[in-house]
Amino acid sequence: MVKAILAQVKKRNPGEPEFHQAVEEVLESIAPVLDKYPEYKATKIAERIVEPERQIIFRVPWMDDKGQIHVQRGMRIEFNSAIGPYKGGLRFHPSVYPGIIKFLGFEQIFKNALTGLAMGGGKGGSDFDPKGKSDNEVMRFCQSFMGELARHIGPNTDVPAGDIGVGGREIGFMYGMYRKIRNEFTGVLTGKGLDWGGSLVRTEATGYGLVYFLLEMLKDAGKNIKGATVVSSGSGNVSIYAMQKCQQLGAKVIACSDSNGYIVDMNGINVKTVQQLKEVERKRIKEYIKHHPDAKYHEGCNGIWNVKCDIALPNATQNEIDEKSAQKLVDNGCYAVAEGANMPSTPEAVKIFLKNKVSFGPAKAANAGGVATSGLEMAQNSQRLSWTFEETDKHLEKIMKNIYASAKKASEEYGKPGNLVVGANIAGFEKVARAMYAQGLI
Ligand code: NDP
Ligand code: 2IT
Repeated sequence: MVKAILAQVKKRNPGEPEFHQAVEEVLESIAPVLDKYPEYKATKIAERIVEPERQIIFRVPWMDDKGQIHVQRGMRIEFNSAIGPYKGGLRFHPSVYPGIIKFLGFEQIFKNALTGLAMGGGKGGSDFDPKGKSDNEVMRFCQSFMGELARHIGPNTDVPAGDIGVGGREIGFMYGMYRKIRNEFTGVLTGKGLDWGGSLVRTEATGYGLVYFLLEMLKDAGKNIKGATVVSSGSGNVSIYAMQKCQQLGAKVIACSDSNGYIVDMNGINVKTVQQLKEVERKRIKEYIKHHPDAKYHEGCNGIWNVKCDIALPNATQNEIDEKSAQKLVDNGCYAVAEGANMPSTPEAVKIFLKNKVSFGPAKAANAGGVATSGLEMAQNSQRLSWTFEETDKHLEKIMKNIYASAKKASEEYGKPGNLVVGANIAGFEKVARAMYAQGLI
């Protein structure tokens, strides 16, 4: 039965392999749930959940500093709102097309359900590349993008946030435009600046949450993060704060990357330097070796998985760990992998990790700390209050522990103890399925 649903997804969404990949994994996991609850089969919950509730695609024209006009494509896929307003990030990257946004929006449904907060799933973005653009160019693009998006979103309808290529700067420009168009100050975006409705810890949340989840995995495996060597791919928002938290807990982070290459620093990556280079100066990671001459730079980003480590944190992008890289990690003694990026391991790589008893934290569960803290930002906006760093961080930690516990419990209930891929998919699905069933044929 799930085979037929997948076939239909492929037929309806041709040429979108990332979306097919994400759907296939979830359908495989939830097949026993559909067997257990015939009412879900009868009401076609699975067939409905793989079809977005709404897909918006729009033109985004903008002018560069030389007066040249460019036309980008913008989109927002409102996937599922059974348990709350659509919620999920915006990605600005030249590789963005509907297949990427659909895979992300689909995964977001289950991730958001796992957080225990009332958030549905959605995702959006554009093929705009912020790299190498001036602040004014980025602003003009963001304003044009929001000029259209504003009519589709709202604090109780759809609440976008950041993702690859969208950070505090872009959220600021988009928020300003939304406020102007709608003439209202509401929590319509998360990841806002601290002076205008943002939440403490949101910047750190995905990386910190990832490490809180990792700690639960390590505890069950009888391992300790203290003294462990860590490799964290990427050098953006997720990677930076995952590295920072690992170091605070006594791990040694020895490598990180960007899309051009990776650096290895056996003295331990200096996260302050990475922050300065990437968050402030927007430079390439290669520049790191100018500041730390003992470190080595290697061209090409995939080689990072050849660096021997105890713990691997793929924090860059989808399908960055293939079968060969996974085998290399296993051969080098890596015993834990926690996914900060969305779908960074190919299905073949996941099989290798599970077969070799590597503790494996799938993205939906392990990186849910970002959106969970977005949920906390929405709660603070509704209250018109701001919580302290400590209070928010405690909430985040508790949410990550709960996610781990519910994924673990579901994996045991369905006879796959320790398989958190199956556990996370089932725990997320069951909550959304119950809501869809209760709300009738919508
Ligand atoms: P950023 O834009 O801050 O950083 C992305 C990093 O990944 C950069 O170092 C970038 O290198 C690298 N990267 C991006 N695309 C590629 C590619 N095609 N090949 C190799 N490297 C690449 O994004 P985030 O840190 O926010 O996002 C990283 C991952 O985490 C994504 O998968 C995202 O979906 C996921 N995520 C993010 C959350 C958030 O709250 N921000 C929450 C949950 C998941 P370069 O600078 O060279 O492009
Ligand atoms: O993939 C993700 O969960 C995010 N990019 C964060 C989404 C959000 O709404 O905070």
